[in-house]
Amino acid sequence: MNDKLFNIAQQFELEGTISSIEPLGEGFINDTYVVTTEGDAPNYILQRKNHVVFPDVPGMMDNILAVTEHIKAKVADPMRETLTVIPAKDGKLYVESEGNFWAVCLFIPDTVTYDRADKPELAYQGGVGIGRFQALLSDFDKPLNETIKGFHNIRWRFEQWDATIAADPAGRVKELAEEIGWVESRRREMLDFWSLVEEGVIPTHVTHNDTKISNILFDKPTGKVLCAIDLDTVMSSTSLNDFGDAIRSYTNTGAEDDKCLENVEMSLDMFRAYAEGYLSEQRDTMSQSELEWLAFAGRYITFEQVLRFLMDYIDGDKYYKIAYPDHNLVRTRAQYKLLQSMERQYPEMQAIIQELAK
Ligand code: GN1
Ligand code: MG
Repeated sequence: MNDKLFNIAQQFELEGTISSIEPLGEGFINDTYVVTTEGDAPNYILQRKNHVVFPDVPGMMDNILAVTEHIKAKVADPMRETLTVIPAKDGKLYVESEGNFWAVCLFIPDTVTYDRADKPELAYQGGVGIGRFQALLSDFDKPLNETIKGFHNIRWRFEQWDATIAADPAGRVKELAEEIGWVESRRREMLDFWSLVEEGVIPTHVTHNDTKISNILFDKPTGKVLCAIDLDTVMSSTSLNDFGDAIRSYTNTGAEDDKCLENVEMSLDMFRAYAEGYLSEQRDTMSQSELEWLAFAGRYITFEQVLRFLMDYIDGDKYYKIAYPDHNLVRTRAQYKLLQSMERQYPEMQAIIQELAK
C-alpha cells in the first residue's frame, strides 16, 4: 500500500483497520481512492481535492456538510440517500498535506454508477434523483460558499474566454478559427438567456451543478436512484443548469470525448425519459419561466462545455485532466456535435416539455 495515502487516511476518524487503498474511477478534476477496511467496518472514499480548481477547499467542505446534514434529516435512510462526511481526527473536514487537501466520505455499499445511459429507465431514474435532490434542498436557507466563481455564469465564462484568447499562452489560437467561430456565433443568444437569471426572471435555488450521469449513485439490488454524489460544486444557481448538464450527459448516444462524431447525437427518447423523471419531482414547484426555458438549458450547458473544453485547450490544458495531447480539442468537437444535434431537435424537445409539464 502507498505509505503516503495510508498516512493521510489514518488522519481521519475511520473505524476498523485499513487493508487497502485503491484508485477509483476517472474524475476529470479530483483523484479518488477506495479505502477498504478489515471485517465489518465500513469502507471509505478518500479524495484529493484539486486545489487549483477549488481554491477554498475548507469552504467547499462546509457546504457539503451543511447540505448533506439537511438531506439526512429528511430521508428514510440517511446513510444511503446522501453522502456522509467523515471528519479528520482534529475535527476539521479535511487534511492538508504538502499543499494538497484531502477529504473522506463513507463508501455506500451495493451501489453502482454509469458512464452512459443505455436505457430510458436509467435516464428516468437519474431525473428523479436530481429532481428529488433539488426538492430536498428547496428549504435550505444557509448561505453557501461560492466554490468556483461564476461556475455556470456564461457572462463570466466569456470574460475568461476573451482573456484566454488574447493571451493565447500555447499559441493555438491561429489553428482554431472554425472552432472559435462556433463559440462566437452563439455569444449573443447565450448572454441573452443568462440575463434572465441575472434579472431574476429565472429564479435561483440550491443546485448540484455537476449532474452528469457518473455523479449519480444507483441502488444495485433495485436499480432505483439513490443519491447525487460529487457535491463539490453545490452552490446557488438556476435549477435549469442541473437539468441541462444532465441532458448533456444522459442523451448523448456517444461518449463525451468520442473521436467518431457519427456516434454523437442527442437521443429524444433519453431526453423524454430524463425529463419525465425530473418533472415527476419538480413539476408542481417550477415557475412558468423555468418550464419555458427547461429545454434550452440542455443547449446552454452543452454550449458552455464546448467553450470550457476549447478554452482549456487554448490555455494549454491546465484545468481538465487529459489522456492525450489534443484530448480537449476532441472533447470540444464531440460536444459541438451534440450541441448541433440539440439545436436541430429543439422544437421536439420543447414539445416534450410542454406535454410533460401539463
Ligand atoms: C468535471 O468533476 P467531474 O469529473 O464530475 C467538471 C464539470 C464538467 C465535467 C465534464 C468542477 O466534472 O463541470 O462538466 O467535468 N467539474 C468541475 O465531464 O469543473
Ligand atoms: Mg466533480
